Amino acid sequence: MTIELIKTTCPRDCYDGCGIVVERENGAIRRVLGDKDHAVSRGSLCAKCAWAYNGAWIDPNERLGTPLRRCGPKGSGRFEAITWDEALDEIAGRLGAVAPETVLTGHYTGTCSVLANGFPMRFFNRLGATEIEPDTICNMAGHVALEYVLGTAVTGFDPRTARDSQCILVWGANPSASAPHAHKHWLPEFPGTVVVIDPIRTPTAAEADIHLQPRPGSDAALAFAMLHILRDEGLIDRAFIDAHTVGYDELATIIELCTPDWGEAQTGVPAADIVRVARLYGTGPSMIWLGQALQRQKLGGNIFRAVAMLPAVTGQIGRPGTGLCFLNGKGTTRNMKMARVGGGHLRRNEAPSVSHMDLVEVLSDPARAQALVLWNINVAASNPRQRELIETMKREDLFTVVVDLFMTDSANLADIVLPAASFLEFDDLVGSYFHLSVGAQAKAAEPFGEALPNQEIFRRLARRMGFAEPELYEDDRAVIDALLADTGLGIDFDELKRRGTVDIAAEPVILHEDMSFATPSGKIEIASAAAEADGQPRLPQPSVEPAPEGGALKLLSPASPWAMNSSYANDARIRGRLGEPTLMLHPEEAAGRQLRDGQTVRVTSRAGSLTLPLALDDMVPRGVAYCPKGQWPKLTGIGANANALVGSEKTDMGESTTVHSTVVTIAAA
Ligand SMILES: Nc1nc2c(c(=O)[nH]1)N[C@H]1C(S)=C(S)[C@@H](COP(=O)(O)OP(=O)(O)OC[C@H]3O[C@@H](n4cnc5c(=O)[nH]c(N)nc54)[C@H](O)[C@@H]3O)O[C@H]1N2
Ligand SMILES: Nc1nc2c(c(=O)[nH]1)N[C@H]1C(S)=C(S)[C@@H](COP(=O)(O)OP(=O)(O)OC[C@H]3O[C@@H](n4cnc5c(=O)[nH]c(N)nc54)[C@H](O)[C@@H]3O)O[C@H]1N2
Ligand code: SF4
Ligand SMILES: [Mo]
Repeated sequence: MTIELIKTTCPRDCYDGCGIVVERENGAIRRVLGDKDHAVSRGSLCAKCAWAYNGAWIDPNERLGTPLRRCGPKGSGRFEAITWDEALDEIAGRLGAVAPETVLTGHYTGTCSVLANGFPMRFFNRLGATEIEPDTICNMAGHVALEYVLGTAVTGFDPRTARDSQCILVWGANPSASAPHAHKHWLPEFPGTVVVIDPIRTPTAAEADIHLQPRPGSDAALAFAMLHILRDEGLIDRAFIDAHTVGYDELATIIELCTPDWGEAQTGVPAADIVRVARLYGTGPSMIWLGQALQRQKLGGNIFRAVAMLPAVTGQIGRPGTGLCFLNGKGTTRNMKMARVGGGHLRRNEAPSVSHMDLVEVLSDPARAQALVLWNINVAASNPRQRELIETMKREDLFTVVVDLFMTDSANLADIVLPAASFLEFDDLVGSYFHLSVGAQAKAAEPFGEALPNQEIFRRLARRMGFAEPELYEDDRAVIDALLADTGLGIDFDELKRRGTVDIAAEPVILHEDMSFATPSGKIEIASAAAEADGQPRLPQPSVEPAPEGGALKLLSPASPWAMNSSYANDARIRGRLGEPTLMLHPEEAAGRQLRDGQTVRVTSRAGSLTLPLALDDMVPRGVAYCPKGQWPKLTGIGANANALVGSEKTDMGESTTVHSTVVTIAAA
């Protein structure tokens, strides 16, 4: 009996990018563990991955092992096993028979490893399919906003530069769920003051030095009140502003009006706390972690622009211990030429891209949607207007293909289901969107049953469709080798597999050090003519989303510590932890309505209603209701999750999700 140890990397949509060690015994996976040599995870996986990778992900009863064809009405969940040849022939025949732009492809970050995440787009680009714009379900508003200000949204800070910092604002992120190792190690070891800005007292907020609790959607006003204090107290850096920004004088007239008392009235954060945090930030060196939640608001793009004014006027960017981080791109911070992966040059038409927010309308319209191919995504759990979307996907003539590891709610609605190999079953590359590292995803077992990696599935489909372009058939190793060469690390994939994860540089990288920004002016654009040309205000505005009236509440449904989006919610042990969906309220909010802990309530929004049990906890502020994302609708007693309440209104920029602007009313059921 021999046990082999294989180093690999977690490719989930998670800031951490943990190193993994797989114990293999006689060719089969015995255990999936944390890699003790990995700088971020230090030997432990998060609890959800420790369970799911040793549970559902290697469980033959959960995994899809063969292609399946629907044999009952759509959505009935009745399928029969078919061969890959039958499946590919049918898909090629159906996709080839309709106008290519009526084939919609939806994909996101079910896996973030570069091949399984990006290579299938070569097929869809060549076909000329309409892409459902991936980031519109997550963070497109933030991308657009930061591009106006900095010319990029994907050059943040190297987390290791924290060693030189005196203050960090964790703004609209909840690392205790979404970046568990940043919560466990990086923030506790932060040398300066940790400020968390979140309406909810998350575990990260509870452990912070300072917790500010603005009303949801009021963060632009908070940023402007801080700007006012920075200006009043001489904490702005005039030399920096003159050298590296445009438009400050226009902003100054707005800042003038945004006193700390005004800030308190707008946000609910005590003026004294705003003053204290502004002083800490302005003294620096200071960092800002811009969470994803902060831009999932009706005015989310404006909020990002407003917060980005803080480094712009103080110069807290481009030096050790400073910076503003939303995401770190593998191209911008690790030199990988990512555009080559998706093969955009193979496209011959200009198929429109559509927003996830328009999915119900587009899928209901046979002139726009004849076929739907979903991979790396579970729209029936993750998208807004859940019940309407599920009904729409039952359209008998909408030919639907779902590629997944599991029989998700979306797969249930397919005509053909294809089994995907898991990250433990093929080689790939992983690059965290926070840490500036490159990780090997190493094959530790043969694919389960007849499952195949995404990239191989779409190679085979391209062949069935008779496409000739050699890029469609490029092998995995060639792509991996080219990307690894781009990094300049000077190691090959075999060496990377031996080491697991490698940092892009030995010392912290100072991003934006050269102070050249990819904006039209080449400077940080406080005032943006490009934004104005797009119909946006020229300057960020000190606006807030009005608090709901008449006893209505803001529904927040952010990341759960026990699921990864909807992934893992089918794992038996994790299901035990998730329990049934509940609605959490502040005890006074419940008392004011004569509602008790555990009582069942009717929760209603413009998009729909749900009957949920109440849980009372003062970690949730007054005015807010909390129900984390992540359940599989069909595994809950109510056949739905929070997204049955979420509507498809778009953000001010980027046609993106406004999930955290959802307004609900509650009443005893
Ligand atoms: N209410 C509410 N809804 C939200 C959010 C919220 O905050 N609140 N957040 C939104 C955000 S930020 C996002 S990013 C979206 C995410 O939503 P989705 O992109 O739908 O994410 P998942 O639900 O994890 O679905 C990913 C699927 O990919 C599958 N998968 C994993 N690995 C592979 C693979 O190698 N190949 C294939 N083919 N499939 C694989 C998984 O099994 C899973 O079913 O949800 C959004 N929905
Ligand atoms: N365990 C786990 N980890 C995940 C995911 C998961 O589903 N589960 N999803 C992954 C994905 S796809 C993403 S995009 C990231 C998202 O992870 P994060 O960037 O952490 O974002 P969210 O989970 O949406 O919300 C974070 C916090 O923002 C707060 N918030 C909501 N509205 C506001 C507001 O108006 N102002 C302020 N200041 N705060 C607000 C919420 O209360 C919440 O505590 O996490 C990734 N990691
Ligand atoms: S999901 Fe995140 S925390 Fe969990 S193992 Fe993967 S990278 Fe680490
Ligand atoms: Mo996301």
